[in-house]
Amino acid sequence: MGSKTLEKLVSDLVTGRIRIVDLTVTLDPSTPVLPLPTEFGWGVSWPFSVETISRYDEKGPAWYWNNLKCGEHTGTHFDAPIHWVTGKDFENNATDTLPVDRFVVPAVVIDAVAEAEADPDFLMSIEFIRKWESEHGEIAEGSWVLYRTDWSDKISNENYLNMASDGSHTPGWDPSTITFLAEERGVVGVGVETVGTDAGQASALEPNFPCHNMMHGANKCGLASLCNLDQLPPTGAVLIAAPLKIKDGSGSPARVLALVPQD
Ligand code: 23J
Ligand code: MN
Repeated sequence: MGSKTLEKLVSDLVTGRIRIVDLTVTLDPSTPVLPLPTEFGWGVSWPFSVETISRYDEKGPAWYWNNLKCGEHTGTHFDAPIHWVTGKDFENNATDTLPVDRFVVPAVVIDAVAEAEADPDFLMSIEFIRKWESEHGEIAEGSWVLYRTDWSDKISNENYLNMASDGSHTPGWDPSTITFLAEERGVVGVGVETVGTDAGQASALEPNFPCHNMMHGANKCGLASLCNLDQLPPTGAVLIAAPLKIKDGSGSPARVLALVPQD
């Protein structure tokens, strides 16, 4: 065999020179789901629920298993380009057809913890990204851009969705930032700690839901409800993030892992 790369990777994993960080929240019936307003007649995403088939009992004396129910966009999950109308006509744009090379790529982590703390409606600007790049280098083509807010700390309380009479207040992206990341940086997509990749107030932006509209409109992907981004370096991590292979699926819950060099 020519390359020793995988042998080196495995030995680095075994010796702890590379650590694996789980960026996934636990799925349970209390896992928050997107609170889209219902007054327009929009459909509702089912929360996660689980029903036990058997647990070493009369329904199955030696086996434990469950039936599950949830929307595709529940908990830590993957958004495929077909999720949005702007991405509907690309080839290989669904969970079963996306090229698998998108599922193992580098990640950069942009820290906006202080900004999100000061303003729950904070929208990340191009200037904010450029400042990050002046410290950490230009975002490499084919990377995930992960938006660190530490918002996942709130997952088990009402501050996660942060609902008010005018809807949810959670951080997101200025529309121009999405165009910049998609077109000037050629990212694979963006990942966030909030319930969806757009800001809580994104239905009022122009275009509405700009991250969904323009990321998927550029045939790119999303990751939502990530956690443990505080354990990642600004650059140098590699993400393993793959959706379930649902036929023509728009997304799915995913187990998202990061490989993180320790030196
Ligand atoms: C449908 C409509 C609006 C949004 C979303 C889904 C998501 O955030 C999602 O999970 O993809 S904002
Ligand atoms: Mn989604």
